[in-house]
Amino acid sequence: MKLYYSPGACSLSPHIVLHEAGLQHEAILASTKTHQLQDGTDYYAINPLGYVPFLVLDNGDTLHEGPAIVQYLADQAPEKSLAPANGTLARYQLQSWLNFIATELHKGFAPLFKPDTPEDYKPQVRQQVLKRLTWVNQELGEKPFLMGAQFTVADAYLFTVTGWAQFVGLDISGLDHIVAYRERILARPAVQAAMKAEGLIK
Ligand SMILES: N[C@@H](CCC(=O)N[C@@H](CS)C(=O)NCC(=O)O)C(=O)O
Repeated sequence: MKLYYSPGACSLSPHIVLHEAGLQHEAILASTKTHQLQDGTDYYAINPLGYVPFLVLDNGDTLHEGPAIVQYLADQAPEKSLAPANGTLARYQLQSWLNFIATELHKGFAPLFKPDTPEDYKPQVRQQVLKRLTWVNQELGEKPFLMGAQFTVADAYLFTVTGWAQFVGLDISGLDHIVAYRERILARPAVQAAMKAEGLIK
């Protein structure tokens, strides 16, 4: 399968999951700035939405939306327990986390990256994201991962979006559980492999 990604963007989450699941894949850079592939191909011709992540299966079927993509990938390698079994309460709790991360955090951060967001609006946006992250910090507590003892796809997504704080002037150093959690996730070989593949670390 092919994953279209842009370095450090939300597509890092499925990229991590591909490595955690041990699934064969090709990661194709589709810059969110130029909307072109490295060979100059117009990315809109591949994904009319123009955004990443975008997954293309070997039979040509496609999937967009990060929360759906990571669950699909997790279900391709059930032995890795990256998502609880379908139909269980735990699966809905995972989906609750994915939706929270997508709507409250990921899209919460979004105005801070847009060049046309007025500067005097940004402190309000930072305040709102910090409020949500403060709640996550409490929920996380001493748990190793969001869902407890087991790393799941929600951790790949939360790790990805909390990594953006440093680029948008959001100080999360006081959120001690999140800080320790991020170090734990960063130490995972699959996370390192995905970040290396995106050129984010050496
Ligand atoms: N609803 C999409 C949003 C994905 C998204 O926001 N992607 C951003 C990067 S984090 C992007 O590609 N932005 C460039 C663009 O929208 O053209 C999802 O959840 O997967």
